[in-house]
Amino acid sequence: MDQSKAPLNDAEIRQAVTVIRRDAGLDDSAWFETISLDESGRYPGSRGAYVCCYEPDSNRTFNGIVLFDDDSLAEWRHVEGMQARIVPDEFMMACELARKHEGFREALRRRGIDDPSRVLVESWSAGNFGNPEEKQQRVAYGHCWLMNDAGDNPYARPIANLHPVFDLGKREILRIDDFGVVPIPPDPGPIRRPRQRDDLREIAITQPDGPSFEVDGYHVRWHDWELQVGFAQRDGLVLHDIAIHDRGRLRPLMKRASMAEMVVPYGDPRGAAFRRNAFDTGEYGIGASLDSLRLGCDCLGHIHYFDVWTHDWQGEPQLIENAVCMHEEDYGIQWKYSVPAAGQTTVTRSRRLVVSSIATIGNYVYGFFWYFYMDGTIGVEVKATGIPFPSAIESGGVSPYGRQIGDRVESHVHQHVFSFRFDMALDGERNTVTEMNFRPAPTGPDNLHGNAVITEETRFKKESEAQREVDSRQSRYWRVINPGVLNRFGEPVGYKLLPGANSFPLQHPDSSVGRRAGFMYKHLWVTRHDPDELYPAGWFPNQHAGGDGLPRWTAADRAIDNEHVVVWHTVNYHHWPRPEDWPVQPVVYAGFHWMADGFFDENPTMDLPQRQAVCAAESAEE
Ligand SMILES: [Cu+2]
Repeated sequence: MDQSKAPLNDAEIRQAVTVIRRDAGLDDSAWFETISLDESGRYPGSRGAYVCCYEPDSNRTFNGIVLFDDDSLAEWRHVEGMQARIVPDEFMMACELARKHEGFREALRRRGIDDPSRVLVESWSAGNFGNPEEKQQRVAYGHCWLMNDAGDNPYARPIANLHPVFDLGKREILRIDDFGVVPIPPDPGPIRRPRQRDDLREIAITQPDGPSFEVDGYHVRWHDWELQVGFAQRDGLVLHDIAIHDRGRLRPLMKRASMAEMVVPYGDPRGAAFRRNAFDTGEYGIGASLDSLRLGCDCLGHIHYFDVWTHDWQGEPQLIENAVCMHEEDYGIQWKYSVPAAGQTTVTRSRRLVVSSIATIGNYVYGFFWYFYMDGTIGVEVKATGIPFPSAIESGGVSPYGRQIGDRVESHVHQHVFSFRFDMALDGERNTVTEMNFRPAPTGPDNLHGNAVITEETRFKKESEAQREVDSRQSRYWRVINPGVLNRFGEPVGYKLLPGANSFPLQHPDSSVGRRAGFMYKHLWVTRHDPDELYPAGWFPNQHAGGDGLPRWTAADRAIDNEHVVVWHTVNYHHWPRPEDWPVQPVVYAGFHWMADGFFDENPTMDLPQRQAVCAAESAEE
C-alpha cells in the first residue's frame, strides 16, 4: 500500500532538524515552528519535510523543504515580514516570564493575589491593529486567570483588565496593561465533583468477529471506502486519497481533506477584549494540541488508534499516542420499506466509520469527527466543548456584550468559524462546481395553481463567481461534478455539499479581524488547485495585517470549470453563551455533509444484508 503520505516519524523529524541546523545558516537562537510532511508536490517520488523556523535574535521567520533521501535542504527562504505561529513552548515561557515580573506581581498584589504561581497567563496573538512599534516585534497579548486549588479548572476565576504585553522574540515583557481592578470572582468552578450519579447501567459495544475495517499502516479499507489517515502539525488530522469502490471500480473523490483554519472573533470592544480573535490553526496549530485518546472514555467499541509524532520548539520529537481514533458505529436504519398488506418489511442497518481526533487549545476543546457512511455520504462534524472564555463582571453588572454564566463571571458573544478544505478528484482531476437554487415560479398560464417550483443549476466558470453564501430560502447547496464522466442517465456524475446550520460573521469586513479572516465572509470558495494554497487566511496569520489567503489568491480569478479544483466550506457556529455552559460546556455540534448526487446509478446500499428474515422470526417468537 502507498504510505507516501504517512505522517513524519521521529527519525524523519530528527533528520530534518539535523539538516536545518547544519545547512540553513540559522543562529543558535532559532527554533522550530513546524516540521511536517512536505505536501508541495514539487519533489515527486521524494519524501520530505516542510520546515518553518523562527530566529528570535533577528526576528525573522524562515521556511523550506528538507528531502530525506538526499539528506538535503531543497528550499530555504526568509519569509519577509511574517511571524511564525505561537507554539506551546512559547506559551509556557511567557507565563513564567510574567510570574517573575515585578510589575506584574505588583498588579496581582493590588488584586489580593500574593502567589503568582497560582496565576495562569496565556500569551495570545496580539493581532494587528496598525500599531507601528508592534510591527517590529513578536508581540503577544496576555490574558490572566487565578487557577483553582483543585487543579481541574485553570479558567474559573478570570483576572479582569490585567494584560502583560510580551515580545516573545526578546523574551521580555514590554508593558503591563492594567485597566483597573475588578474583584476576582469567588467560584473556583470545580469540574471534578465528589458525588456522581450511579444509576446509569453499562452500555457495552461488542464486535465478536472484530471490526469490518482493514488497516495497513495509515491506509484504511472499510466497506467500499479507501482512505489514508494523515497528520499535519498545523491542521492536525488530515485525510488523503478518499475513494470508494463501485462495482469493481475504485472511484476517487478527494485527494486531501482537512480543517484548514479556524477563527474565534469575540464581540466585546472594551479594554483589551477587542484583541481576542484566536486563529487556533494558523496562529497556534492544532497538531501539537491533540489529546491522547483513551478507550472507554473518548471512544467506545473496537478501536484502532493511530499515533502521531509532533515536536517541541527545539525540534525534539514528541509522540502523541492514540492521537487519531477510528471505529465503527451502528447508525440506526439505512433504509426500510414495508408492504403491510403483504405482511412484508425489509430493513437494512446503517453503520458508519468514524475517524476522529480531539484538540485541547487553552480553554476550549474541539473534536474533529469524519464519518463515512455506506451510501457514500461523508459527514464532517466539529464537537465543541471545554470552558467558554470567562471574564469577570465589572462593577455595574453584566456588560452588553456578555451573558452571566457563573458567579460574577460573564462570557462574551463570539463565533467559532471553521474553514474546511477539500482537494477534489471526483472520478478524476477535472471537476466543475455548480450551485443549486430552488424558488417559487410566478403564477400565470404555466402556473395556474401557484405550486410550480423553478430549479436552477448555475455552473461556476471563474473563481470570482464561486464565492457564495448559504441561503436556506432557496434550499441552496453546491455540487461538484465531473463533466467528463456520465451516469446512466447521461448526467455528469456528482457529489453535493449540503451545508448544515450556519451563521454569518458579525465583524465589519474592514475591521482588523475581518481583513485577516477574509475567508469567513463566504461559505463557499472554489479555487484552482495549487498545492501551496493550503490555508485560507494565508500561511502566516500571526500579526498579519490581512488580505492574505483566499481573497488574495482568488484575485487572479482563475478558470475553475473542468479543472483541478479545491472546494472550501466555511462553517460558522454562533455562540451566545448559556449558564449551562458553566463550568464546562456540554458538547455542541457544527457540521455538514457530502452526499453522492448522481454519482451512483442507484441506491448503492441495495446489497446490504436484508433483515426481513431476522425481524420476521423475532416477531413470530413474541
Ligand atoms: Cu463558544
